[in-house]
Amino acid sequence: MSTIKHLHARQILDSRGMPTVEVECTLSDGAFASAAVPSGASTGTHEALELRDGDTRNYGGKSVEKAVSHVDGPIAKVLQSKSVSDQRTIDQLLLDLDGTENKSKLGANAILAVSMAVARARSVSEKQPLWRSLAIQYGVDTKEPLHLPVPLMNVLNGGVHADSGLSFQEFMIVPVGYSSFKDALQAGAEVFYALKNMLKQFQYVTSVGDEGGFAPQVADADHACSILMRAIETAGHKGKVKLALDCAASEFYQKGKYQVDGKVLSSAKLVDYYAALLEHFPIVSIEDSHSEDDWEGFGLMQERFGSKVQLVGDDLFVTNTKRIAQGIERRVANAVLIKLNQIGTVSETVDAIQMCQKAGWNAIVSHRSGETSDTFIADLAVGLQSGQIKTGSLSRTERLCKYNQLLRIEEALGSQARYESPFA
Ligand code: 2PG
Ligand code: MG
Repeated sequence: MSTIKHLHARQILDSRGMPTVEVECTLSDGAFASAAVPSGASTGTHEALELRDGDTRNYGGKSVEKAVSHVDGPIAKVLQSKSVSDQRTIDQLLLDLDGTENKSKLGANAILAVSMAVARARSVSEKQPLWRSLAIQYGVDTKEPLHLPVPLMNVLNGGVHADSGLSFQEFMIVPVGYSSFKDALQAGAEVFYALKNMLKQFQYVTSVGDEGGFAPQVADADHACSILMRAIETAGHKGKVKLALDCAASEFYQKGKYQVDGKVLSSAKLVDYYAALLEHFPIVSIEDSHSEDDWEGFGLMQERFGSKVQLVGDDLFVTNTKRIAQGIERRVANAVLIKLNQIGTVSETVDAIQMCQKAGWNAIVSHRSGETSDTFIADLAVGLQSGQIKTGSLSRTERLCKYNQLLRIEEALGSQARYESPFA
């Protein structure tokens, strides 16, 4: 098996024009690959540390030259000539070199870019698609039928991702009534066109937010969901496209209260607010209904809706198996949003997915609001059989490139491919 010959990092810019880390990895057999890491805006306080230089003369303090130098310096030195046969061994070397709980020494951005680049270089060396290489690394049976992930498509943006004034960050459409990813993607796109026409008709702006969804100044969540339902119907997909929300509630939580759509609600009253929405709309999934440390609020949600709605923890769990294990024990949700850069290595991300799978929880592989053209998460979703992916709207290439990669994978899988709704 080949070994690491050369690692090199550089600073590139993400979809918001913010600096991020890209790493190139060359193996002894000549295999070459690169990977780039994304960056969040509604970042959970328990996430691994994204190392930024903080010198306001450079990119307003956002440059990542230190992280880059950590790859070219200490990380390259430790990984030099190491075999890439086992991703867990590589990731453990990175963890040991960093030695901190939250990757604050080297930076999770530096560590993750290396972890992903090595995984991809291995797949090149093996002459395998990345999804298959990942499946083999982590013990997923590639001879069985393989599921393409159901996409949660964020077509209306609010919260800290847009100036729409909407408290909830993401209003998503979920194409469930289709028998292939290709058809599901088409449905999503057609609803997106219908949505644009409708917004124009009602004289709303049709410019898009960070994840490519529209950002109209609509009154509240109820209104936003009504618009989506109309767009679904107009596009001819009634009944086959459902709704999902990412409330990102940490962002509208202040001093023990939730300031949502012009109301100030207690944790328990917020549950009632969701109940009303669930009554009126076919919402199949609610993410971060409560703030990142409001375990009681999440618990109330699970008690009341957990048997029929997917309840997802993002800021709550930060792809960290310690927090997920607690969540499973305390029954505060039934699904986890999975983001590579919240935890910082490929193997730890896989541990989070597999912990969910063992517990009978759903795992949704996710992008960040600041993205690059890297399509790693598409392969990860198939390779680890996550069943769902969240990667934005039907516009902006940094979002669509993930969907397009899934089209390629589905085509390559042929009759081995499956597409099924994870929702009852
Ligand atoms: C989220 C993500 C991605 P961000 O909250 O789920 O949609 O946003 O990357 O800004 O944390
Ligand atoms: Mg979220």
